[in-house]
Amino acid sequence: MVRSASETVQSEGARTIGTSILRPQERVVVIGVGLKSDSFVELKQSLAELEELAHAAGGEVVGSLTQVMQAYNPATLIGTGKVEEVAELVRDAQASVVIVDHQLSGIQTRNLEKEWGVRVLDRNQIILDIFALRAQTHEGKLQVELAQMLDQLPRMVDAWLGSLSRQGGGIGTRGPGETALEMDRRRIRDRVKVIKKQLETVRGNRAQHRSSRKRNKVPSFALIGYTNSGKSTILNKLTHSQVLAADQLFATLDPTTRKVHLPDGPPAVVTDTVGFIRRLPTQLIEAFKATLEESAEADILIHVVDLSNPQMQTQVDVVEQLIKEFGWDNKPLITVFNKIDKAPFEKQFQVKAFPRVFVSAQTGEGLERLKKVMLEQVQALHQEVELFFPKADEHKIFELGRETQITRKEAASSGTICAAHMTPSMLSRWREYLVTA
Ligand SMILES: Nc1nc2c(ncn2[C@@H]2O[C@H](COP(=O)(O)OP(=O)(O)OP(=O)(O)O)[C@@H](O)[C@H]2O)c(=O)[nH]1
Ligand SMILES: [Mg+2]
Repeated sequence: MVRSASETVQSEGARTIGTSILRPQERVVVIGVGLKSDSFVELKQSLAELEELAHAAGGEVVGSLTQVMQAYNPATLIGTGKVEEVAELVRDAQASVVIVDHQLSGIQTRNLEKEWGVRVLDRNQIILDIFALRAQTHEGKLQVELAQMLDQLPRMVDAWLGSLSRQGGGIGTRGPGETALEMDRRRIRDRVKVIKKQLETVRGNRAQHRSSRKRNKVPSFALIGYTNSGKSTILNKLTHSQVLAADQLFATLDPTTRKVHLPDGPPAVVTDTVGFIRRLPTQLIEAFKATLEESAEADILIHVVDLSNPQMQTQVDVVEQLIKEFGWDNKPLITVFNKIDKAPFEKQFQVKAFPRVFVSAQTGEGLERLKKVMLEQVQALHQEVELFFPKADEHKIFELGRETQITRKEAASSGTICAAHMTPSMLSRWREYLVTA
């Protein structure tokens, strides 16, 4: 059934947020699009990933097409010839959904739905849909709902403006459609405010947990990396836990923190969190700020890379780019190349990054070495140093005690000698009092 523009606007507004938009085993056609100036290899890789995303959302991919063009068509994104070709494929394959590997405007979605007579989704929506399926905790669900709302607002306005211009009206024409749209928008905006408030409360609780860990000086690690690289499997092996690890994109959504025992080291914690993907929807980044903060607050990052993945380099680039974007590039980072059991051995010689560890979370190979490197990083984080405070500066010892644990304090003739654990940034701040480095 082809929906009219106003129905589209209405249904977009009324769609139940927080629930899946694909039915189980729903037949899906995927479309890859790119410009002549873009890399075709990238386009194919991204499309292969979209197929996995569709699968992760519960759909069954029954057809796929690509189009490379000079410029995007504002009305339908792809060219008219391609639109017909897709219509044929949809009929032949008896698909009920088309997913386009590119952001679609509300007008484009509406026009394509009309042409093909099936639902049309874009890459962002399918990623949001998977998140909606996976969210378990109250916080996770709120975050997904927020992301979906942020994604929906511009689409609604766009679809509505499109319907107006088709009816011969122009921008500024007032009518019942606009009132309905305004009501929908207001409803969504109000809801956005409510969710943001609720999220703040949840975040407040989480921040308290973190600050108590900070006070107790428990060093913390965050597992980050491309989705499906093996972060949860590594967490399970390192901490003898049983969090969900599965061969699907975005198996993990909500962060989990567990204690890890590093041989001869202090107690430490590891956090497993949501994975990254190329072109991560900005609404998700905004909505998942709290989850991302878990990694932002970690002392040390562990970047897990799937060494066996043919797209490894692109995945590494995507994660490194996000690390920069989030401002985490000044943190100590260990790169873990995982899945060595199924990667060609020579690949181990092709990688850069330091410090690095090669592991197989599945067989357990390399995990002891990983723990050693983790311990080294913790030790590098807290070097024990000696400081001398001349009598005139002895008041500074009080300040030092607030920042770190003073392990020894001795009076000397012209001042006081202290020993304390310090991070590299503390070392530079206290350097004028350092006796040993
Ligand atoms: N062969 C092999 N498979 C592994 C290894 N580590 C993890 N896997 C598999 O890779 C898949 C993904 O593992 P997860 O631990 O769920 O990956 P993740 O990084 O947490 O993924 P998301 O939470 O989806 O972002 C699962 O099927 C694991 O069994 C490994 O060392 N070798
Ligand atoms: Mg996981």
